[in-house]
Amino acid sequence: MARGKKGRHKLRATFRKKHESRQRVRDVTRKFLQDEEKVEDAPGRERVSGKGELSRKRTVVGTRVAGEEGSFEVLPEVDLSQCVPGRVLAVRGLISEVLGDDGVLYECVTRRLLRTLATDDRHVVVAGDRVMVRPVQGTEGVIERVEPRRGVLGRMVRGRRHVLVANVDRIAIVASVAQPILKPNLIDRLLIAAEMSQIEPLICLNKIDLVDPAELQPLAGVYGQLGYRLFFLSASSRFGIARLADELAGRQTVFVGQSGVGKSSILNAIDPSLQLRVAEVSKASEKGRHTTTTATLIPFARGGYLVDTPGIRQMQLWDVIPEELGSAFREFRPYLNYCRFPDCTHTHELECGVKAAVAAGKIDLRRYDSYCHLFAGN
Ligand SMILES: Nc1nc2c(ncn2[C@@H]2O[C@H](COP(=O)(O)OP(=O)(O)O)[C@@H](O)[C@H]2O)c(=O)[nH]1
Ligand SMILES: [Mg+2]
Ligand SMILES: [Zn+2]
Repeated sequence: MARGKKGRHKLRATFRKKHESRQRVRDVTRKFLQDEEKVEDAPGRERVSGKGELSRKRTVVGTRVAGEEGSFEVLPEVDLSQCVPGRVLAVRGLISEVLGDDGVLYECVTRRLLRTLATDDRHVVVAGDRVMVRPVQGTEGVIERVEPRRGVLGRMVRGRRHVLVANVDRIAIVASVAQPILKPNLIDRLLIAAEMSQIEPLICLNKIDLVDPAELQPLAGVYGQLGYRLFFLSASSRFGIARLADELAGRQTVFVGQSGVGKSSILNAIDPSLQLRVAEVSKASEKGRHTTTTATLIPFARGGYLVDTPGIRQMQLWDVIPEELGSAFREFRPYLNYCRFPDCTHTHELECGVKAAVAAGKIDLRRYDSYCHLFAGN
């Protein structure tokens, strides 16, 4: 990632007219890149100049930064003396709740220019974003700038990437060992999402009060050998809670996992003042409530943030590009070079390094089975 490559750029862009399609916005982004040197306006100004042209053109002055995967972002210049830095705790429709570094909770709208710059892959403002807020009146403000993101967790919605939360540095993968029954394949799916996002996962096995911990040793052993950190927890008896809380202090951790596994219970056990609602709402009432899918940051008393993701089904997290799946299973990596075909899918091919390693007992059979299910899209 070419982070740190910064430079001031003046960008000339064609802006989407009101009724143009979203596809047009992508073209605009491309046009930014091509036309960046053709500049007319004075620094520090945005200007509409579309004289006699079909589309509106405007020159944006800002800092261009290389984002993830060579993507492109613009940080419009803002008068910093007028702004307070802060972090977006939640987004509700057009209003973002921003906790300013000054301790004030701002209700913010987003500057129109930023909304115009948004693309399908890059939502304007999401929970976790670091932003610059210009206070307007009381606790109302305008988000003038969104800082580049790192550690992004998202999901696919109708084939498109949808960022759920930004700037997290841990994913707590919560599973319950009973009620609902332990599903190691779902843990693997979330581990893949963590590998793809390059965010460190913590595997949390909750409700261990319901089983004999000895039963869990084989599974725990496999994950431990892969280098994943694992926590045995019981939100009800508080077993393991203190150790997990130590791990979360000063970090941005997003909690993910099937509903009913105890995410809210664990968060409440970590910080009883949170009083998050425990036990899932019925499927019927869930449907009617759109707000359930938004991630919300909870400032942690010991520093950092905890992110609850109510209503987000883990099946929807980053869907995986099949060619990348093999290397997202970290124990496959040493064997990938031994596959005869460079595009080996490690399923039906002969002379496959991964399958040979499974047969030799070097790769856990259950993990390989999990791979096959994910590869088949289940
Ligand atoms: N026995 C047991 N039950 C738990 C534990 N943690 C949570 N639960 C129960 O599991 C159900 C779902 O918990 P909740 O926190 O709402 O799960 P969430 O959907 O992942 O947020 C509730 O009835 C909790 O009381 C635990 O450690 N042990
Ligand atoms: Mg919950
Ligand atoms: Zn192979």
